[in-house]
Order: sequence, then structure tokens, then C-alpha cells
Amino acid sequence: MHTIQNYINGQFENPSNNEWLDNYCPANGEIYGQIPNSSKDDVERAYQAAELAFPSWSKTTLDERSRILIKISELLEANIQQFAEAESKDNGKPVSLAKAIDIPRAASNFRFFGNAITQFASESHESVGQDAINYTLRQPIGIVGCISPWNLPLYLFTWKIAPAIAAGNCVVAKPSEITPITAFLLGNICNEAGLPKGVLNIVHGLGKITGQAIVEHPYIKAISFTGGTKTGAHIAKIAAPMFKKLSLELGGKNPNIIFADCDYKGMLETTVRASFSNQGQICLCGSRIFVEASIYKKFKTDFIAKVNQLKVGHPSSEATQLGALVSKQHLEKVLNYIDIAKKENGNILCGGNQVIIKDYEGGYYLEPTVIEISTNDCKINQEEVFGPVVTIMPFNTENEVLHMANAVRYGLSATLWTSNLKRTMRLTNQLQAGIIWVNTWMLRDLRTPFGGIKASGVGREGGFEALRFFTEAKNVCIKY
Ligand code: TXE
Repeated sequence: MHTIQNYINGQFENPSNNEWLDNYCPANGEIYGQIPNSSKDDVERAYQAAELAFPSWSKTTLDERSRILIKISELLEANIQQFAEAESKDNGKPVSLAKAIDIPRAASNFRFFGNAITQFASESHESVGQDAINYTLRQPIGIVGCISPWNLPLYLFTWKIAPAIAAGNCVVAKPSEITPITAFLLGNICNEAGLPKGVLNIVHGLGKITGQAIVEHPYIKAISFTGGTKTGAHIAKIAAPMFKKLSLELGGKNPNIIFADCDYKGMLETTVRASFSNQGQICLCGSRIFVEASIYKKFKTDFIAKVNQLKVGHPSSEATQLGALVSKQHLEKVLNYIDIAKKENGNILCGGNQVIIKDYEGGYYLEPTVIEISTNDCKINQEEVFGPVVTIMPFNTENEVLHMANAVRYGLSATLWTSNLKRTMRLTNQLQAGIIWVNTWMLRDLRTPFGGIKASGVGREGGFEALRFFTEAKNVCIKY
């Protein structure tokens, strides 16, 4: 059993109310630790520490900030095994996945923004004929709040924190109460890297108490949030009348559109990955698969054959491709969606059942599930399931599939498989999504803007977009 503590002012401390929450291991369903059930008072303490640190941190040279961020990145890399195992135990994802994706990406986030801040420049405009020059100051906002979810715990936590502190802000952050461990471990790394105390403060606890206290805090001036669409709407309601800057990365229900003229082998392999990576718990997963009618039958046979080969198992086994879902509650939600699909006359082509793993009977395992549907507007094809469940359906024309792809409340990402350039240009222009992949999936370049439209959120993170979000632009006009 471990005990997680809050990280405030560079030190670890218990919650002031001494209340605790259970930390579950999804691989066996057992309680394996305790985490603070922090109150408003702890958030206030974190805020005070951040406020104290801000005057000095915001004036720290870019070189120095960059050096510290890169040091954090190196320390994460040096401790990759410990972090990957901790992430896997907390989240249920295979250790191999945490080692290949989550922890390297968390390290990249610090390295990337450590470098990016040294290249971040603002503009000046000479007002010709008016004897004046304007220049833009990009100043840190002050104290900002970062709230992250459980699906890619350290990966998404650091995606927010790294640009926030690189830009000179001090942070009050809350990881998901379901997966707190790697954020807890990050505190030691920050101390070791020489991050001044109070620059980053991590408060653990429930969304509706600890998270809400961050959002409601009168002097936390910006909120960067990744999580469910419903929570995002709730946060926006609180933050809007307080005029806070908001970046909301919310859910997705992303189309994966497959034309007959695509590179079939590459498409098939990538589509399996886009459907079931991280047990389908990635907001970018292509959960709605549309296949051109002429190859639909072949695709169906080949795809199901590949999905049936996927190995569901304990996260620490090297052979495991799908680990456990994150929580009992989430497993029940996903199973409930499979039931809904059945009632809607969805045809379960494979999967659909919970998996019991010997010696880990209490774990939250589920078969990768493929459901054939006949209408675009059924619930299973419209609502975010966020598990190892995809739908498939044929289409006949480009216009028909474009219409179906867009007829959903979300607009995070879309994937397109075709070798026709004109079609690529037509569709990428018209697909309603913030991110479009053509003949690939999840190929990430951290310089690119990242975010969604419609119910998938507002604002963009990534590259200079994130540094713009975490700074205020101030125009200075000098008449000479
Ligand atoms: O997320 P929540 P949940 C989707 C997915 C999932 C659904 C619900 O469909 O099934 O959302 O998941 C904090 N004020 N995604 O309920 O609650 C919370 O503590 C401030 C998509 O687990 O949105 C956690 O740190 N904060 C998503 C974070 O918000 C609050 C990834 C996210 O949790 C809060 C995860 C409040 N009132 C789920 N209430 C993606 N876009 O990748 C909760 N939180």
C-alpha cells in the first residue's frame, strides 16, 4: 500500500482535513493505495505557494527555465521503468505501452517546451507615416490551473504543465483521482531538477471538490482542462463569468473513412491500432469506421481476423496488447453501451464480453469489440464510448460518407484512407474536425495545433499555440 501526498511549495504534505480516497489497481480490482481527498483549503495553500513563487519565476531567464525543463525531461527518461510500471499499475494499460508511449511522451513534453520557449518571439509593427512603433509583449498570465484525465495520465498532465511553466506561470495542477501516481512521482523529479519551490503545485482529490476549487478560485486566471464533454461544459459555466482564459480538450467520436483505393495493408494494421490502442481509451481513437462498399466484405473478414488475434491480458505481461479498462465504473459504462448497441440491432461481429484473467479475476478486462451497424444515427455511433468498441458500416459515395462523418456532435479528429489527391483535398477541407490524418493515425508533431471543434472543445494546445494560451498579449505603442 502506498500513500500519495500533495506537492505544495516543493514539499510533500497530507491533506489538511486528513481525508483519503482509495486508489484501485485495475488489473486486479484491489485497493493498493490512498490518495488525498483534498479540500478547498489545500487548493488555497497551493495557490499561495504559487503566488509567492511567481515574481521570481516569471523573471527567470529563458535559458534557465529551458535548462530546468530539459533536466526534468532527462530525469523522466532515466526513471522510465519505474514510471512505466507505476502508470500501468494505476491505469491498467500494458507496461509496454506506457514504456513506448506515455513516459517518453511526458519527457518529450518537457524537452519540447524547454526548447520552444527559447524560440518563442513576439511581433512588432511599425505604423508607417505615423511615427510610431507597436510591439507585443507576451507576458505570463500568473497562476494557472491544469486539470487532466486518467487515460494518458502523465502524458496529458505534462502536456499542460510544461508549456505553462515554460511561459513563466506558476501552476496549481490536479491529475485524475483515478490515476494519481505518476503525477505524485513527478514532484521528486521536479525537486531534483532544481525547479524552484512553488512553481508547480500538485493537489490530489475529487473533481467536484478539488478540481472545482481550482476552477472557482478567484485568482487562478486560466484553466487548461482535458476530460469529458459534460465536465468541460460545467467548467466553462463557472469560468466564463469570471473571465478566465479557457482551453478545453474534450471527447471525440472520430470517423475513420476507408476508400477502396487506399494502401490496404497499411490501412488494416493502423486501423486495428486506431481502434484499440490503450483499450480504446484515447480521445483520438477512430471509433466509427466507414468502409467503401466495394471492399466492405473483404475488410470485414480481414479486420475481424486481426482483432480476434489481439491478446487481452495482465498489463505486466509482454504478450499483452490490451490491458484492463481504467475502473469498474468505466467497464460498466462500456458494457452498458454494448447492450444499447444490441437493443439497437447492432450486429456484434466480435467481442462484447468481459474477460476473466486467471489469478486476476477482479480486474476490469474487456474483449475488443466490433459492431456492425446500418444507420449512422444510432446511439452507439453517436455517443463517446471511450473503450475497446468500434462500429463499422459501408458507404457508397464520397458525399454520403462526408455527411455521415460530420453528422455527430463531436469534432476532434478524423482519419482518411485514400490515394486520390483531389479527394483528399476535398474531404480535408470539409471534414469537421480539429485534426485530420490522411493515410496514418496518431502521427504527432508537437509543433502542430491540437484540439477540437463542436462538442470536442475550444482552444488549441501544442507548439506556440500552447505558449500563446499561457501568455497574455500586451500591445505597446510608442510615438517617436
Ligand atoms: O472524466 P472527467 P470522467 C470522457 C470519456 C469518459 C467521460 C467521463 O467519455 O467516459 O469523459 O470520464 C476532473 N471541476 N473522457 O468522468 O470527470 C476530474 O477529477 C473541475 C474523455 O473520468 O471529465 C479529472 O481530473 N474538475 C477525455 C478530470 O476532470 C473536475 C479523457 C477529467 O475527469 C470536475 C477522459 C469539476 N467539477 C474522459 N469534475 C479526453 N478528452 O481524452 C471532474 N473534474
